[in-house]
Amino acid sequence: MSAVAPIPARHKSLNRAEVCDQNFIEFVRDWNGQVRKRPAADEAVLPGSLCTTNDFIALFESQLVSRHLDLMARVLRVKQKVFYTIGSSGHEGNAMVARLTRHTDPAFLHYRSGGFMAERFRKIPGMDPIMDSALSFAASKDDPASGGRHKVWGSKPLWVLPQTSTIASHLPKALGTAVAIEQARRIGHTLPIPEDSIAICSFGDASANHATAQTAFNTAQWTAYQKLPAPVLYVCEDNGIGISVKTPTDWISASFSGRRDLDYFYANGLDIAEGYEQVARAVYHCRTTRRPTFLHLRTTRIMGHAGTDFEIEWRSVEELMAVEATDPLLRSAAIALEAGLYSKETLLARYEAVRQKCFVAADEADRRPKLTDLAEVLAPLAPYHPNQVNVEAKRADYAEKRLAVFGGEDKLPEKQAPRHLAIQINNALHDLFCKYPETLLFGEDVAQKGGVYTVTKGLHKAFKGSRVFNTLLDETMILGLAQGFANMGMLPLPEIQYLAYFHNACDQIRGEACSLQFFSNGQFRNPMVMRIASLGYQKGFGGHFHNDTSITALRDIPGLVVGCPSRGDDAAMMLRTLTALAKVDGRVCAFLEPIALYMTKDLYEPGDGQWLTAYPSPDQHIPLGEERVYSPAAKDLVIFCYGNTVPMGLRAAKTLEASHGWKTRVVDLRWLQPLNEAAIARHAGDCARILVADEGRRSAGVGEGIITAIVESGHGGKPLKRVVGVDTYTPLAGAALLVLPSDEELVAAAGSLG
Ligand SMILES: Cc1ncc(C[n+]2csc(CCOP(=O)(O)OP(=O)(O)O)c2C)c(N)n1
Ligand SMILES: [Mg+2]
Repeated sequence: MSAVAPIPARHKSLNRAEVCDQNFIEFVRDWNGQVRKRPAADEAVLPGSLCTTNDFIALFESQLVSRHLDLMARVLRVKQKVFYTIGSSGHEGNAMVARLTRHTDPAFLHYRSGGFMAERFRKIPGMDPIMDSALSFAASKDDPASGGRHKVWGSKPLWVLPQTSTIASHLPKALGTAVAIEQARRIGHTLPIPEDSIAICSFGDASANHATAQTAFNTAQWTAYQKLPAPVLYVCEDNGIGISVKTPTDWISASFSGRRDLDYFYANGLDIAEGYEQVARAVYHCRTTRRPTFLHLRTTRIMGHAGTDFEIEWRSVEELMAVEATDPLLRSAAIALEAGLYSKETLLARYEAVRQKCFVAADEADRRPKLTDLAEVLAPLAPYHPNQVNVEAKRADYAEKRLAVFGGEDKLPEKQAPRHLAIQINNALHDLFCKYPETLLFGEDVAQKGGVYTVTKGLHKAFKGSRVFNTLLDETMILGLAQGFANMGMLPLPEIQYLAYFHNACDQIRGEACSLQFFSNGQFRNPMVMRIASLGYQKGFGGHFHNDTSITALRDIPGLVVGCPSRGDDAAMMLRTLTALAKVDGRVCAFLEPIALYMTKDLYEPGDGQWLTAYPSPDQHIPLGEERVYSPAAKDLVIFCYGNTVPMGLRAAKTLEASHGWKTRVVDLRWLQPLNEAAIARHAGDCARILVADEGRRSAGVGEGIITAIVESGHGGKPLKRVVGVDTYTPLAGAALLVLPSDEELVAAAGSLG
């Protein structure tokens, strides 16, 4: 029987941070290897390594900074001085990626990127990773990354765009940024970074399985397969586990090493002397070939998933000790000692000095102000400078370009007879392309075909494939690409083919695009105008997925602007306002185009042509929030509506005048988020009866917002009714009309108001 050495008591501790801390100290103290002759600064740190002494010293320092920030966070979390404990321990080797790339290579980082950040901070003299991180840990409003809104890895000067921790959600926009770097040259756009930049994107091994990650890999492959450049460096930090679920052995290499057009590299992130060359190869490959590159970086996870993860409660001590023995800092300490860069004493002194610096910084951070004012919290969420937006929306200094595009003075759209919605949106898009050379329009079927409803017809011909192009069939990627183009200073107009398809990609707007200004304290922005063919009433066609009316998912996204026109002239003018909002305030906007009204020409009678409108000249726009009021002097009834219910409301008004003698005011809200509550209150106050017509669903639809505005403004006591869609999916053919408000229902509901 072999004797098993007893496990020392301290290794059974609940507090693995203390265990790892002590492990390092003991490891150095007990180290008894051979010390070599100290290599020169530019010599290999160990024989055979591509990492020089200089590189190693810097990297080891970054590793120590990262580690001590983790240890500090664990200690101060308990004292309520730090509010986040997901750490980077075991992943510090990612500092190599930072060292081998530039601070102008945009980076979208995994939350275990402390080593990467500490190293990237070296790229700009005078910046202090410890103080900046301490401010972020402490949620101080002096935090340069997010202004105290979240613990994020982010930095404007270092081109680290902050990430929240929704798994894998940043992979599509990283690819988008890589594609944008290349696209810029083709459209003559000046990049804010060097032309040979690459986009860096790190994530965990469990995250690599996420649908959002997989679509980004697939799209990278799809792009490279067509020989189109996509210089993205995907860094999979493989620690073999996700919270408590182990990744099957070798799954990452098995799954990724043989993928077509995603070039796989492996690097040992646990050993700088070995891994440095491997990382260098991957970075060099990505930068020079401009091909999507997958760097499989071996890491380990020590100290648990987060401070709240007491691993000892669900893993054996032996297993934990085995993991902790692979701590990359122990390996770095061994390299440092073997290369004679430190003695045991100087190394331990350095270790303690970095610890000390982190605690001093944390103390200082604790004294710095927190966010205590709601207005301050909200300031970067939805910036709005109405005067500048209005000036920008009306700016029409591109007359010559539009003359060329439309084909002469007499062909200008404002000189033509009134036309329907689809044509006027198409004209407005042509104008926006003339106005903003950095505009790109992309989506499914939008290029040669001109979209399912021909709304984008002619744009591809007029502005060529580098500005108007078809994407692959994936809405998450369409919106990821949009963010990438926006990150590089372009103005993307992504198209989502139908509203129902927005929903499976919603997180790209909710979790990512709309959160960027908020979590970067306004330092980064990804403006865009997302056009979505929307809503119901396609004459007996299409069923649910082509007639989806759910606006709710959009309306509760913080900071998103949602516009919904009902007629062509409004659509053109609203598009100008939305693009101005994107340009001036960096806003993310959704433009819901009512499909059933695209081709609608008539209002009351077949052939009356009353839903055709003249094209507004480019110097006209509609300020954000401004409603269109039909019969503004009418006071017997007000109908609040948007989209398809606008012409319905107008028809109901005519019928009610004949039947009841009422004068009805019809208010097309046009802007669904933010809702103009003041205007709603004003019209509700002016009129004797109130009808809300909402084709969306009964529960959580726009109608609820309108009613709330009416009630909160004190007008809820008036005769009031809501006509609204049913809480159901839209059925096919004629049955669709059973679930949507009808002209008759509007008239009946209004009539019942007495
Ligand atoms: C979309 C989403 N689902 C679930 C989570 C919860 N979650 C946070 S981290 C994590 C594990 C991630 O593991 P891995 O990608 O291997 O990264 P690691 O933490 O190991 O570095 C999970 C499931 C999340 N943040 N986002
Ligand atoms: Mg993992």
